[in-house]
Amino acid sequence: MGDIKTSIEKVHAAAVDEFAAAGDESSLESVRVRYLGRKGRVRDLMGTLGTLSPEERPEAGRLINDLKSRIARLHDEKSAALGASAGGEKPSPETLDVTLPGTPVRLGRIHPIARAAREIVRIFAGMGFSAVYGPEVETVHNNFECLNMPLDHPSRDAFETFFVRDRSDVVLRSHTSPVQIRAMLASKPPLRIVVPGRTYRPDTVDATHSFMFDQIEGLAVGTDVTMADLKFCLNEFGKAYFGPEVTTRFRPHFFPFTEPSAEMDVSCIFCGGKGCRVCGNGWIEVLGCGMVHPNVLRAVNYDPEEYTGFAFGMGIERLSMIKHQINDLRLFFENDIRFLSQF
Ligand code: 2U9
Repeated sequence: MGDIKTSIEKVHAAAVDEFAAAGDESSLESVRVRYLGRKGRVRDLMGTLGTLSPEERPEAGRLINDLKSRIARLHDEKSAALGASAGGEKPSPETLDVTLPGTPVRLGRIHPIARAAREIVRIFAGMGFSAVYGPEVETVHNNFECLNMPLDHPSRDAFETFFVRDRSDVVLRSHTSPVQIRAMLASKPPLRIVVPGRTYRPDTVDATHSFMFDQIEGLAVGTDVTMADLKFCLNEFGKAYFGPEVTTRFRPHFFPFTEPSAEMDVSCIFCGGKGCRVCGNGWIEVLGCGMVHPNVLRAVNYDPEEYTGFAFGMGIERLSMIKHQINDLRLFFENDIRFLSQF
């Protein structure tokens, strides 16, 4: 037992010298391995425990463990001393300037079409219309039949449509009108709604056509709704969206779901109506409208003797293109940040 105590103290004394002599991280590591490693001197001492009597072993084991802790402490103290003299690994308070400006975060923005849709919804909200939304995949019944467009009606050709595969009764909506049908089926008059949303028609893509575009349609139904109400609301809209100086005119037209029907022009916002390269004759066509056809009211169980209504529809891309003088519809869908970041 006396022998092992002597050995332990010899190992400790040698370790004190060697750790003191270690001048850098790598020599410190070799000293650590020489004493505390798997084949190190502390392990060697553990190996000699077998030569002791069973009575001596626990005390000797405790002393060797104690030696191990003391050597580990020698290592840690030396390691800290070397780290401090090398300036340390972590930034000191002096090198971390918390007053420097941070890395800027790139902000996203609202797409110009979504922005125009919101703007138009807000204008009509000011006249008592609420925005409603509906599915883009629709029944032929809601998309055509309820809108006075039976299968053999020639007007249906003008609304060429994407059909869902293997179904003759399900389509991608070709206008947002089926949402108004749903709204009327779900509630009784009076009703004042606008419906923004995507619509689909199998058009070949060019500067003014796309297989997908956005519309806003509106509908007002009540006991005494007249064409004068239609003209007032849409005239107000024209001024609110294009500017207070614009005037409007209504030209007779045909739509199957309205009778009478009209198209509305605004006086050219670029030349004030004198006639220029953009407008030609001083007017720019902006939307279609009319009084809701009695057959449409009947389709949703509204009595056309009791109720009348007006409706309108416009293409959001077209409106935005006019206002911002954008000459190619495809710019809205190509996600080029140089275009989008201008809005
Ligand atoms: C119901 C009853 C009537 C909606 C209307 C138009 C006229 C119209 C086009 C404008 C350009 C579509 O985007 S566009 O190609 N729309 O001219 N839309 S009246 O009439 C309705 C809708 C729903 C129940």
